[in-house]
Amino acid sequence: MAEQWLMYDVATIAVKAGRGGDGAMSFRREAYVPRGGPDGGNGGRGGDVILVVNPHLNTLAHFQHRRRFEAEDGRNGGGQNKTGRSGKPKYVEVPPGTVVRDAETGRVLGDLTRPGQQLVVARGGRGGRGNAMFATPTNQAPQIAENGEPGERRTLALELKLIADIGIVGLPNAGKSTLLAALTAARPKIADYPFTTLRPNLGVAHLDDERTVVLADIPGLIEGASQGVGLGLEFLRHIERTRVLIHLIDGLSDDPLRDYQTVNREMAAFGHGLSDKPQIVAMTKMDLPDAQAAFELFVGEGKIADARRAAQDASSLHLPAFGSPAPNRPLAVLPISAATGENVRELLNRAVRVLDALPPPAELEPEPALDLSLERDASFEIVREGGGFRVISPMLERKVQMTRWDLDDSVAVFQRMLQSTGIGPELERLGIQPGDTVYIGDYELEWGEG
Ligand SMILES: Nc1nc2c(ncn2[C@@H]2O[C@H](COP(=O)(O)OP(=O)(O)OP(=O)(O)O)[C@@H](O)[C@H]2O)c(=O)[nH]1
Ligand SMILES: [Mg+2]
Repeated sequence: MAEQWLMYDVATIAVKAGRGGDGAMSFRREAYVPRGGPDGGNGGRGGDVILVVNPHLNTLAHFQHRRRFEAEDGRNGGGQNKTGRSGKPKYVEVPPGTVVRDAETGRVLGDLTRPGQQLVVARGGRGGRGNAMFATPTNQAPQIAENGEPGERRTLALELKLIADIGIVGLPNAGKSTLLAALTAARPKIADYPFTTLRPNLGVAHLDDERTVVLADIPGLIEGASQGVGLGLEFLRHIERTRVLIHLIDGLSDDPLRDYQTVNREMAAFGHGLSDKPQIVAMTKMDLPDAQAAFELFVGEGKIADARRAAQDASSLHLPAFGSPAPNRPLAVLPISAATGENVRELLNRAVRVLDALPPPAELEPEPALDLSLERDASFEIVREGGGFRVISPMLERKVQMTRWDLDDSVAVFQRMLQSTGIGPELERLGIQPGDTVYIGDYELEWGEG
């Protein structure tokens, strides 16, 4: 796996599925038969728009150049009962970690994490039926065919959330980026001032057993981050999708314990389960005498324990809850130096041990209220418009486009449907008169005699 840069990323795209092909109106031609039976075939289905996870992508940047995606329309049906060819689906690639929302409602449509995972975001329209489908014993020569159903359209808000196994957190300037650089081939910017890192850097660490883990260097958190101080909220959000934290304390700080508590407090105030994430705590810059002295001081005072000498099991090293360590147990801290490499592999191995003990990460559940077929329901609303009436009904807006207004039988089917859905009776209750205009989508129809 190549080194990658990943950042919090958003994009808005418009998707449009293919329209269904029109059904055909056709009659068999046979020798000596003036007019044979109906043989108009159905239109083909419109193609779907489908998001698919490409594990080699790690940003949404490609959507800056292209924001509209359309699947192919279905082909029209033909005579001799020929069904139109279905439209090809349109695949749109997204990186793992993409949360997909309907931009209008904000509802989650899906959470795409696994390579190859797919999500249909706009369904292709059904093909219109040809007249062969409408033959009945009483009507052997139906003058009717359906147009194809329009494809679904929607605007999607895509949000890329960082997925890293291990997140490195700490105050600004603690040495987080330096640690990432020591453990992986990532080369983040490192400097002796706070807020050098403004977006998370990702790096891939190779373990002894040839596995890899992804580490994220999270921008520094400060007091008030959970209230939005600095870019605090954005920074905290990145931690959501890490599974284990390396909590890094600056060995040059004048109060390491306070630093540790500040970061934990901000994570707790942000919520979203950040406090429940297991932590491995390390104090860095141990190559410097001042840092060594600070570490020895705290160990001497019994405020922190030297994790090298603490019990070997990983559980003694992680403090699931925020705040201070258990009352009669000092906080276990591993002294490290990213500069010399002292204990950095040990730190990684301990984090991986904790990682391996965790259950696999959960996906965001698509919100059940969002059923893509919801729009197929028959609910409607009628409002006054101009001198007439507007019917707002997704179902009817599709049907009006599927109706062949040049064919009497088609128009009759539409009118029967108006009655059976209750829309016709409701219009009459509202006092509609022959000659009044009824607006449905882009169509204007004239109300006839009942
Ligand atoms: N001597 C020594 N210096 C270190 C060590 N780790 C980091 N530093 C120095 O500490 C300073 C800050 O390091 P960074 O890695 O940029 O710190 P950061 O936590 O990423 O800081 P922000 O991105 O601002 O939050 C730099 O000057 C580093 O060279 C270390 O192990 N030993
Ligand atoms: Mg940094």
